[in-house]
Amino acid sequence: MGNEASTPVSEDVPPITLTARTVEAVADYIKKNNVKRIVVMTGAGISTSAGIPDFRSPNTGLYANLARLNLPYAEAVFDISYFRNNPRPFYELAHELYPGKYRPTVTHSFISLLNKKGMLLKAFTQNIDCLEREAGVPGDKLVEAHGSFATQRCIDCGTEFPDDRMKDTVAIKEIPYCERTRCEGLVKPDIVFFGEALPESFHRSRSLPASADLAIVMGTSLTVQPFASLPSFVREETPRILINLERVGGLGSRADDVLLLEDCDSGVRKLADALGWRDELEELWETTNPSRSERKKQEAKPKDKQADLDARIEELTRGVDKTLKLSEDHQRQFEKDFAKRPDTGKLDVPAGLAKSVTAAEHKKQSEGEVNDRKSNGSDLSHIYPHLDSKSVDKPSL
Ligand code: CNA
Repeated sequence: MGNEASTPVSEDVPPITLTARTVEAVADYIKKNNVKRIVVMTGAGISTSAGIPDFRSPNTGLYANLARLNLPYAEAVFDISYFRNNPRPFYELAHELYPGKYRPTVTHSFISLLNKKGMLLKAFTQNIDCLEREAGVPGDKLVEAHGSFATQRCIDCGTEFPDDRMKDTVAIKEIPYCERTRCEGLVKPDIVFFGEALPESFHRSRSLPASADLAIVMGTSLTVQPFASLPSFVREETPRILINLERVGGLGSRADDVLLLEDCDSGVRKLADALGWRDELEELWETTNPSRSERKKQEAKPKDKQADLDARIEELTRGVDKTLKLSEDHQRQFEKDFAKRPDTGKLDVPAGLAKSVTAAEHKKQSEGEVNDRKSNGSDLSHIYPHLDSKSVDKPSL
């Protein structure tokens, strides 16, 4: 295993497991055989439509565009010895590639859909952009074979560096250093550089392709080892499908290899069509649309604010009604009492008040108090505290 014949299988050789080497036959195989152990293997090509360049595509690839970083050779940007002496080119690049700037592609959502349907055994990715996670693929279904930007640590003492500080530092194109006293080593995302070991999770899961019932290889040149040998661990009679702009590795050399030499996004849409999953796929992908989630937030806000305001207005109205009713009752009581004592023109005042006042004086006094309060700027707030304009949130329009 590991060494794959590269000669394409002859058209005369019939498939063993599939009925034909077509995407429809793959869909048929999935449906009829209760396929539940799909292994996906991906590379930079599944993220190019998100706006992240791959490494090796001529002209558009990252390596073709690294001249501005003044590197001695393109791969130096991911070389650990070079990084120790000059981390700046890597951090220039990290600034561009940092997660949060890009939306997952429909291909990432397809992998997430396989997981939702309980059919994903493992997704092996060489990508460091975290877009599988953003599309909803859970961490335990993912092997980020070359690490990712998800975590970071000091390259000298291994102390982890906080995510938020990392994000802020990369955003302003600064270089992060270890925060441990007297260490001050360089901090690097847990991306596997040339000269570093692959993560333990890769070694633990490396044999899984041998137990898969389908392999989907997408958007990779299959040139970086040991990742490149993963498809060769898939059993001979297990169908493998390659969705890539070009034929790579040994894919296409076995009887049950299906080649879709095209853009990943259009390839997965064809597969979804054949499976009858197209609407579900597009819906799932739509959930990753930042303008949609932003729009949803925007729609939710005024609605919530309006509901909040309506509730406050209702509360105010009830308060005002109650206060007015009390005033009316008070007025009626007052008039009744006053009418009872036309002789004296005096009001009953609670015991203890030294001075009794006439109704007219009371009215005058009350008006005077109101006017005083008005001139003091407190207006009617002492009577209707709920009418204090400052205590009412106005909706921002
Ligand atoms: P690569 O060597 O650059 O190959 C990419 C492959 O994808 C090529 O065969 C292309 O023809 C093909 N391809 C490009 N665009 C599409 C598309 N839209 N549809 C279908 N096929 C397409 O990249 P690999 O992943 O094979 O190389 C491994 C390297 C790349 C890993 O170490 C990664 O860390 C590294 N890388 C990752 C990212 C990322 O995280 N998005 C970006 C650039 C490089």
